[in-house]
Amino acid sequence: QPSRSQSVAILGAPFSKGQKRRGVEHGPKAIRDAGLVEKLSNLDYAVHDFGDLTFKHLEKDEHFMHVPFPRTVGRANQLLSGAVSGAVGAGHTCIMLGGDHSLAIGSVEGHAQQCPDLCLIWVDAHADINTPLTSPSGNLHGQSVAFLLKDLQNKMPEVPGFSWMKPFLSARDLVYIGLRDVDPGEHIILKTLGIQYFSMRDIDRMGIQRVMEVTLDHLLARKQRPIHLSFDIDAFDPSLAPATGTPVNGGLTYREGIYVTEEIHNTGLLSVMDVVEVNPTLGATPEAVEATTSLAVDVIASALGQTREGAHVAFPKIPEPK
Ligand code: EXY
Ligand code: MN
Ligand code: MN
Ligand code: MN
Repeated sequence: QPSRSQSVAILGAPFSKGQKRRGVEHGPKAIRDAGLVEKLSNLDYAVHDFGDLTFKHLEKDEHFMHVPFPRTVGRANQLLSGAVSGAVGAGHTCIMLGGDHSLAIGSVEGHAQQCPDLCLIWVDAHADINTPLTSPSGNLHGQSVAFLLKDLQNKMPEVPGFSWMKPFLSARDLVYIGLRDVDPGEHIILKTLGIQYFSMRDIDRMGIQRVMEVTLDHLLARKQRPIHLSFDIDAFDPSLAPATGTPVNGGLTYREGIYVTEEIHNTGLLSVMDVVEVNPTLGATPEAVEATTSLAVDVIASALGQTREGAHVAFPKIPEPK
């Protein structure tokens, strides 16, 4: 049952300029078409679908170093930040549908405007913590976390398009789950900052139950605070989520992924959730696309309280014959 907030805002962010493959901008429509609103309404939420944001592609937007579209990405995130802040400020639990993962910059920033003490759970095959100086690709969807962290402030150059924001998050307020493709420059950042992370190997060793226990203890033991869940669909194994731009073998099983979101729901503290990197143009077959989009709907529903053991909202007691 809904606990923290009875009302959910859905915010579509059809944006793809944080990486080089087109198609991920169709994620919001594909996830809606997989039945998102109906599924959430059945969970007894008031669902407010705010529709899709409209992003401009800036004509003059030269590379910064080897980073493409810096101003376009910066501007998109500034717009998204305002929308997320508005939705959270109005009392909704906010579901942001991407789009590529560079959108987490604006989503977390806007959330933090309303909830400065938020913590961040990043479920992903990738750490997305490159700086422009460590990034092998230049792509901003692999750098989102670096823009958020205070601890990296003196390692970040001034990227055009991002002067509207300042880093605000502490490394200790972040936990990763699902990592299995981490660049050398990202690895030294994770180690130097002492960031808590659970790679797929850690999940193999500890089991997902223990991983979630340590994750929530790390973030919430000192005090209860709002959770921002940034869920990259490529955290799942590519056999389950094939329609995504940077698939990596050996990912989360369906049951591990759902366990993560169930545990987050059970805290009663979920405040904003991003679901990103669903690219409906990349599935090999219509079935592959459908598997990915319905998986996205399942993790959202689970994060909002859908249980595998069932629930009895409509049945306060066992009905008796007259
Ligand atoms: N680490 C690689 C890079 O920075 O280019 C790949 C990043 C992929 C990011 C994906 C969506 O999470
Ligand atoms: Mn509940
Ligand atoms: Mn990502
Ligand atoms: Mn990823």
